[in-house]
Amino acid sequence: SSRKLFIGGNWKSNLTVAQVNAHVNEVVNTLQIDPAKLEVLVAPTTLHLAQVKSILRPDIHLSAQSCSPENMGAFTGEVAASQLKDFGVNWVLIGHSERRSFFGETDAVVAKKVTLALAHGLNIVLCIGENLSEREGGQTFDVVARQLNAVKSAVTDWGKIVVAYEPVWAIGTGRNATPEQAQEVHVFIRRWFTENVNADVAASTRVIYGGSVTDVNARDLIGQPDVDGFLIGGASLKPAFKTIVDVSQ
Ligand code: G2H
Repeated sequence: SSRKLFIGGNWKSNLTVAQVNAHVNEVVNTLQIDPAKLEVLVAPTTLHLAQVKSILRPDIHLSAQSCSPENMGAFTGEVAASQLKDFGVNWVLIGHSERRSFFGETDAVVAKKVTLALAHGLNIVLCIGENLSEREGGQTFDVVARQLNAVKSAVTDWGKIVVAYEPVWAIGTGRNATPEQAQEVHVFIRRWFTENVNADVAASTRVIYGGSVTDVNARDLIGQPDVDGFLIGGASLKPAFKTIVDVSQ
């Protein structure tokens, strides 16, 4: 397709300072990236953003894993979208299932974060996906559509957004979606764009897959026409990240 591939590493709540330094120097900064074909992003903890920023190759995007649903102010523990932008962080993950399920992030909170992130000029990796009981109940498309509908009016520019389809049952479980299962939902998401936004946005928006992506399964997943890249957790902390980048281009 004409869409540039996109691979993100979501480090979640992992790594010490020494491990951050070693991983950036040994794996991330040594990636071979064809800039015509691929964009790469890493999302360390909020605590480590400054350190990663100081050593990261300038052609790799730096991302926060979350941002506040409020502006700057009396919101203990939160970092506002405007503070990320001011600090030089231009990307943020929003709506990751771990935020939704462990920290009570509702569709409405996700929409508030999207509004503020876009208002302050951030790019977003917007995470959506169904859980196991929703999949087994045949509700996958309904859930994905509901999560997209929830942010629709908050999005002023879809060009700033990469959508990550992450079926919750595949996250950190070692059980990835099959290439066919991923493709089926990615096609549905693209159809949602056609019907709810427009054909240009449907054709140009990157829809990436997340959930137990490894150096072993990446090649088959990326072979699907509507899989435009990956959001990678566990394997993004390992040398396997390099293999995934290599086989995807
Ligand atoms: C899904 C993914 C990264 P993992 O959360 O966002 O994690 O690759 O460990 O399943």
